[in-house]
Amino acid sequence: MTRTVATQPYTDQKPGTSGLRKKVKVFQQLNYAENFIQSVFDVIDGKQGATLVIGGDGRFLNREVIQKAIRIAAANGFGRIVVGRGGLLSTPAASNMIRIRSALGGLVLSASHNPGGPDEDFGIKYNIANGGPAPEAVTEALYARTKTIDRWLTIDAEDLDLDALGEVSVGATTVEVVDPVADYAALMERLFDFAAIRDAGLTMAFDAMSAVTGPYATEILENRLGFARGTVRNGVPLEDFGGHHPDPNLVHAHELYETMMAEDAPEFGAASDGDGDRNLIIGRHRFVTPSDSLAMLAANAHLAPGYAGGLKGIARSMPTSAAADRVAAARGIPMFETPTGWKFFGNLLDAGMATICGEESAGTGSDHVREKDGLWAVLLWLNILAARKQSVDTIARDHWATYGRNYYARHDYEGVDSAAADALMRDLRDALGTLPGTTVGGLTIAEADDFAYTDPTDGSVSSHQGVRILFEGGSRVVFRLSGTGTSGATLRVYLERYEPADGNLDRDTGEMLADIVAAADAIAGIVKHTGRTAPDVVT
Ligand code: VG1
Ligand code: CO
Repeated sequence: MTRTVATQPYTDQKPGTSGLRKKVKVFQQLNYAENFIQSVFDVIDGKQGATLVIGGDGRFLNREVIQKAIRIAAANGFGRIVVGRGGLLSTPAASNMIRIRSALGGLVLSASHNPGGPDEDFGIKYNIANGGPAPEAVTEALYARTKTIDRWLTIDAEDLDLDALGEVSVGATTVEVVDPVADYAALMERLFDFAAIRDAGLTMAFDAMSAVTGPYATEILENRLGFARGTVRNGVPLEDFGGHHPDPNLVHAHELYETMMAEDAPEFGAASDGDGDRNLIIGRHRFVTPSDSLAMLAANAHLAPGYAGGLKGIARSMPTSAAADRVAAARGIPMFETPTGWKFFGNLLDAGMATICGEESAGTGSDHVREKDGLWAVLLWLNILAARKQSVDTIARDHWATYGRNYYARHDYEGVDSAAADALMRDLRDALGTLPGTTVGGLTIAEADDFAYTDPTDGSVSSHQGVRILFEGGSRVVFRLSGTGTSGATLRVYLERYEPADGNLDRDTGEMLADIVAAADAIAGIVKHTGRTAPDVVT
């Protein structure tokens, strides 16, 4: 029943920040998805009889690739395959499923915040036994394999009914279709005080952005926590996310923003992305930046039962603001600065060195799984609001008055010509040695480097993770190229300015960052290299 299919390698299957992401049309090429999945199985050991988790964010192509993946996994000797009903598993729920089923790993089918549909994006990511994204050693071996692969294995079997719970056999493999929500919801009930949240009687709006968190949010927020019906908006996962970018930021979730800024706004607003691992937090009349959210969650996490014992440490990606560092310093716990991408947090979490992690791109999570987790962040915020009996705005102001405020923004230049973006980064790197000591628009550069990270648990080194320009006084600009896009290059410029607790805590972010924005262009020649005079997206 096992069949070997001859194939030719593709040269472009290099995983990026979070798996392989390409246009749907690219994934629809002959053997394209099959090659990548078989390459995963060719580089991992221990498949015989092992359990594999498969699930995705429901976007266009999800079901089709899942059917293929099941047959390939069966042909490669997996004993059991656990699939979410309808082919759905949010990224954090997939991570949890891998852990509770002691699986060897999992295939997470998603292009996350990228749009979906026949002309948009698809993605495949492999997660390892700890539930987290494969580390670089694995993705490098995988990429090498995709360049030499000459066959993939499959089993002659009919498509499975992905909508029927229960077990069926595919060859010698048992395939189990499971409720994608139940185990995840149970985990959330263990971490958070659901009774206190219910009793607080808060009002909220949650935008699932027609993506995977709809069923999770409806079950947890409306059914279990008693929020009013209709609290979850856009709660039905759609293959094209209704034609929108399922990216929870002020640009793509502007309707939620408008709701939260209105006179009659609910007390709490949140949204999450295509695969459910990101979060957007907006209180009534108060947007909280993801970097601030990480710091505020870390400072208050002990108010939730799952974190009552305190935090072992905090980790953040390098471009994330240093707001959380001040919390770590005040608590006397370690702070870790990693490259962009959740895969770098896995070792710290496994080693018990960090409890909470976060990224400026709206990802926050903890050691409960090995992925960032959108609804987890929402529930931790709700637990904190219920415990403190204060508004988001009051909690934010109180936080800044204690630790100071890191004004922060990210400017994205999308669809930039790749050669131009590479030239900009090359010129920046070439100038690193001469920048310190120079003054740009009144700001003096104290340090400039190309961020490299040495993992404290295994000593592995990741270089060229973004150019940092540190100004005297604690302001900073970071430049890096996105590793999740599917056309051209995206230049990300991260801007940050620190105001101490007795400084200007209530000013407009754009105003506070204006001189750093000007300096960023002067240093990197953004206009000169890209021809762009303004960013496409400011978050
Ligand atoms: C972006 C974010 C990064 C995040 C990654 C995956 O990567 O900046 O912080 O980990 O997306 O998030 P990049 O390389 O485009 O900057 V998700 O929710 O798209 O899996
Ligand atoms: Co995501």
